[in-house]
Amino acid sequence: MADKPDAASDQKRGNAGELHQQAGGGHPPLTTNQGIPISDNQNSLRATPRGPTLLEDFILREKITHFDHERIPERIVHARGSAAHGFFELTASLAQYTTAKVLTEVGKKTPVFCRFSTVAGGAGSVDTPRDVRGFAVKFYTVEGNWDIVGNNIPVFFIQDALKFPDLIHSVKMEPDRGFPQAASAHDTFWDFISLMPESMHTVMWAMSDRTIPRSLRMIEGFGVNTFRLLDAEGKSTFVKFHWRPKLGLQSTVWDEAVKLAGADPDFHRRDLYEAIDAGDCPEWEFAVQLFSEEDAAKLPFDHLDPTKLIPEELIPLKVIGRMVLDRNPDNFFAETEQVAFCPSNIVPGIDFSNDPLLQGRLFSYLDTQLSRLGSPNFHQIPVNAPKCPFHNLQRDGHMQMGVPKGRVNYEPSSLQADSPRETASGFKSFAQPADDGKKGRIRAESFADHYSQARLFYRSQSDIEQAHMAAALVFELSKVQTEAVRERVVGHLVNIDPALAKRVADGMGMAQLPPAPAPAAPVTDMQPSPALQLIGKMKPILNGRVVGILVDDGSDGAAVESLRKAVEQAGAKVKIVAPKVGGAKLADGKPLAADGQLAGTPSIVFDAVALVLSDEAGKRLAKEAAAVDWVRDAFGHLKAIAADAGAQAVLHAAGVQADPGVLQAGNASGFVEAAKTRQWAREPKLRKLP
Ligand code: HDD
Repeated sequence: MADKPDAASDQKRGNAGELHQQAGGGHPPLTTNQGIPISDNQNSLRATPRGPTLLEDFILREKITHFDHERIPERIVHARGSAAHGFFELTASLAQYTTAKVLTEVGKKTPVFCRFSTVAGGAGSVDTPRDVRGFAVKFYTVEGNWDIVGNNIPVFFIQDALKFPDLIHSVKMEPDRGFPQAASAHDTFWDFISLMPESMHTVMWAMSDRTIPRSLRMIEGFGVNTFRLLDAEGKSTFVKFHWRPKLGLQSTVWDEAVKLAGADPDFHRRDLYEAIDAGDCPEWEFAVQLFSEEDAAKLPFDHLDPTKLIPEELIPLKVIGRMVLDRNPDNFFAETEQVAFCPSNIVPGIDFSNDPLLQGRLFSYLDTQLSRLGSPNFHQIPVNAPKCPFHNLQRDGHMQMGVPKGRVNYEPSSLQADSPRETASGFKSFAQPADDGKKGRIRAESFADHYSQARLFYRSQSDIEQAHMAAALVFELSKVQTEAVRERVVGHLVNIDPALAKRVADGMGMAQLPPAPAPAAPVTDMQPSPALQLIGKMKPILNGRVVGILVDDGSDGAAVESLRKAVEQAGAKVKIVAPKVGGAKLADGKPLAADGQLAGTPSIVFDAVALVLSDEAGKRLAKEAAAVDWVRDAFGHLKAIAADAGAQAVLHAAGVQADPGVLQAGNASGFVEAAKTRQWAREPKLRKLP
């Protein structure tokens, strides 16, 4: 029996090695981790051709052992994330307030790494659940790394870090059954929330369309906690950090978000990656709200309470820079997974406030990185290492990559002239006078008003947004099996806005409004803040978005081209969808390549759709579920639809009714205008919102 593992016998056996050899040359030699060249990556070492595998096979053992250890613990929260490299450019100096060079050297570009995430789901969960989005930015400044570890919502669910494990346990999969994944619509979350009046403001944000974004390129970011800026004299100014997307805010509609989870679980990750890959680099304005201790004292709430925001109308935003994300990571694990953000990473000239949530965060992140990355040397991983020089006397530990020279690893010392020393320009904390209060596990009374800002948020929304919030509450609470929990939540809504409570109660078929809990502090009516809206912050532009055009054999090529031209001129991309991935043969006999096959490319992944079909194709596709759903969903998701005469049969089969968002394919400019916004006026005709 021939048992020589050479190329000829491989070929006879149809072995992958031979096919691989044919696939091209010029590759570096494959080696083990010890650098030993490998001659056969297809067959483990066997005693005889059909005999047992030998323990001696160090190549097999090394490869399998490494594979077995490929996963590290996923983040306990924000496990699902997507990231990119880029830069921050300062456009206005804050030299009056801080010594931090990153905030004073106008025109300087500081490299950044930015990771977006959902909160509740595991690393392999989908991109589009209803959830807060993380927005974490690591600035590699010349004075060390500065991390703003924020969210796309300016407030948080809890006031004290001690409650964070409870909050997260409640929203994650229930511990006995292991579901639901990446969803807040279940008993434990709402049970916890119903017993936490302080969560009400953030819950209002979570039930708004902010938590079902269209794209990570179209979300705002907030540092949430209040920080300080310090000038050379040590004078402090409070600061809140904001990111505002150049593309404006865009959300999905709920039914679309749900369907996206199936159509493309990586919708946001793919969108970010493809945009950057195509050179369509997302950009954000960086803005600050600055206020003094005296300003803070005049605010009607406590700026140290992370469940409160400061309306822009009270303290305006000052734009001081921009961030552009222009490079995808080379390797997902090495960078996106191993990046370790810590709110405690700040640079001289910036300092913390006494926000009790922030104070707890300062401990938690460093601690979690130790367990996630497994070594106190995680700062040496390239994505985490500062890009400025860093020296200290910390030594050794697991996976030490540095090779420090010399005898001196202590301080004070006199034996080595180049050992690192303290520096006068080093980090200094704000010399805050101590309170004269008493030590204790105390919640400040100034934190007691849990409803006024929840009311402010709800009442600042447009009618459509209010309806969506009511619908989201009905959806979530309808998934809660425990009636008492549903009732407790509606009781809180009575304190926030009785009309909202009524809508939600009616939406659930609740016979009467449950009693409202007594508020710990009087609920006040604040001046509505339009800046809190999402629809108000949408820009009437098509930049950065994607239009799908459905074609089939016999389509009019000129009509497709004029639509494509108009859409691309408006800064959006066009994707051609056809029943077959090989494309279509146009009326003039020319082929048109497809970007996607109809059944695998539902209209859900587009911002607007057009159909250019021959009469014959239109009639055929009117009987094809994938085509009818394509149109029905686009209509239901309030998208602009352009269709030529041949496509009318499909529109008819999908039940599309005439409205200003349904246009003739020949009216390319009208279609582009309509595509810039959702057809909100269509919604009440399609679904009954509470
Ligand atoms: Fe947190 C991760 C944002 C409160 C404990 N958090 C994490 C990430 C973001 C935030 C964006 C993901 C970072 C990344 O992409 O790797 N977290 C926030 C915001 C908060 C907040 C805006 C409120 C203002 N977090 C918070 C509290 C605690 C934590 C109160 C604990 C006391 N957060 C963590 C963590 C994580 C984390 C467990 C998990 C993975 C990680 O840190 O690196 O330490």
